[in-house]
Amino acid sequence: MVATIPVCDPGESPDAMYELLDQAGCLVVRDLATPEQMAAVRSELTEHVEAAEAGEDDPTDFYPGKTHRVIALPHRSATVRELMMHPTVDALGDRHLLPNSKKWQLNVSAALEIGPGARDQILHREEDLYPYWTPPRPNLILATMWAVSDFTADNGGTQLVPGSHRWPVDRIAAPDEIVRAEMAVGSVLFWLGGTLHGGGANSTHDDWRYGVILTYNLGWLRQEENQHVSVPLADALALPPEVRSRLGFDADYGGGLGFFDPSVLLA
Ligand SMILES: O=C(O)CCC(=O)C(=O)O
Repeated sequence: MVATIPVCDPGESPDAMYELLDQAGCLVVRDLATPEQMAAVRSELTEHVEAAEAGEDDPTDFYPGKTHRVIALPHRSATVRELMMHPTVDALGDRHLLPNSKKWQLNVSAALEIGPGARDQILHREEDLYPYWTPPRPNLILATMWAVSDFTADNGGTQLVPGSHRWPVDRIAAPDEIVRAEMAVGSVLFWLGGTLHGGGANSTHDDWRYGVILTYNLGWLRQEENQHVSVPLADALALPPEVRSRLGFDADYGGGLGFFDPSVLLA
């Protein structure tokens, strides 16, 4: 059977979307953001992406070369904060993560512009951050990749292994089980923390693939990207409470985790 990533329209019901996502471990939702929002992401991040060096490749490195990488996106882009709070992200995040935590939060943010000549990234699972369980693990992470440019099979479209969220840890993906996400600008790829995936090789001459990855984890887990450092506290305090909470600045994750004395903040 040829591996495929299910695709749906943005008007699909959240229950139907989650069913597709849960079955395949991945899902593309078309046109979830407008071209204007994607242009705004580009323009808000331009100086950082231009300053990021797309170094030469070291084949032993987890991260392929010839790629611009920029993190701390919610601090740097108001439009990324909109994507992070998108109602469809809310709906799928609640379905996947709330059974295991009172709240969930941003885990990592990165703009990833894959350049011509970049190689395939090694396939991995987002939940490998938490090696204390063996796959298949409980639901810990939901990942998203927003298409700021078109994604194609040739320009670095994310490699996915549909169904691999239910595989035993030692099963290796055969070539015909790996599929590359192809989607137009404004679409978003969702995948589960247990799904094998990786950045795609870019075999084009001049077509940079530009995506924004935002992943989310259970509120009681350590975040992969330290948001308490990535977002200066004064800026976090100026954000709406629900955005601050999504970033992980909470006084109560449930069970007493994360408490602090608010008077210290105001001192
Ligand atoms: O760039 C992509 O499509 C996936 C990136 C990824 O999985 C990673 O950076 O770990």
